[in-house]
Amino acid sequence: MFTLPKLNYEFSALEPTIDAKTMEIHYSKHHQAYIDKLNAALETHPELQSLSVEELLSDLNKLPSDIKGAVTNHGGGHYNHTLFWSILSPAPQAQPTGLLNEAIEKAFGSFTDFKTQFETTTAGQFGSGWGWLVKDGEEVKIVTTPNQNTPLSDGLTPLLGVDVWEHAYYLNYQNRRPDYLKAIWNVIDWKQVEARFN
Ligand code: MN3
Repeated sequence: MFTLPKLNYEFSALEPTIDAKTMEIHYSKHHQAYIDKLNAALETHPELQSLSVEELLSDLNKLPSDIKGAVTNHGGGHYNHTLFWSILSPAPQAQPTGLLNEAIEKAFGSFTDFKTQFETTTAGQFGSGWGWLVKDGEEVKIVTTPNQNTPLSDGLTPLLGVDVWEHAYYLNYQNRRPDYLKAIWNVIDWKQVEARFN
């Protein structure tokens, strides 16, 4: 049985970047719904219930065909949101350091150039989905995924993920996805992103 991960901050802690109401609904309703539906799907497959969500998602083609879709959508939803909450903080480390910083400079030129590219690429994701910084071997790159698909299923290690479903920003930013993406850096904790890289 999967359960909601504990949040390390209050719903209001990320204001004004993410408003308390959005956090509350996003975590208590949206994320909970993914977990409930993932658990329901696994009820018909007890042999899979001991696997972690990472194990379930790492090779979707190994899954029984009758739950492949449910695990992709709801398992992905659970994994992606768990990662998202974990890299947000009201008192974040504002920039990457060390090996991750070196990898970002190698791939994008500078941290500033990385942020611009990430915002442009992620703003351009058509419809619902996510923008990601991933580790691919020793390199880092930006990718997007539709819906709740996760780069983990493509053999990539997600380092940073930003939810661009409208439920993540609409109360505060309405249709202004680029403004939300510009602001999100205020609450991204690079200490957590670095921990995933190292
Ligand atoms: Mn979401």
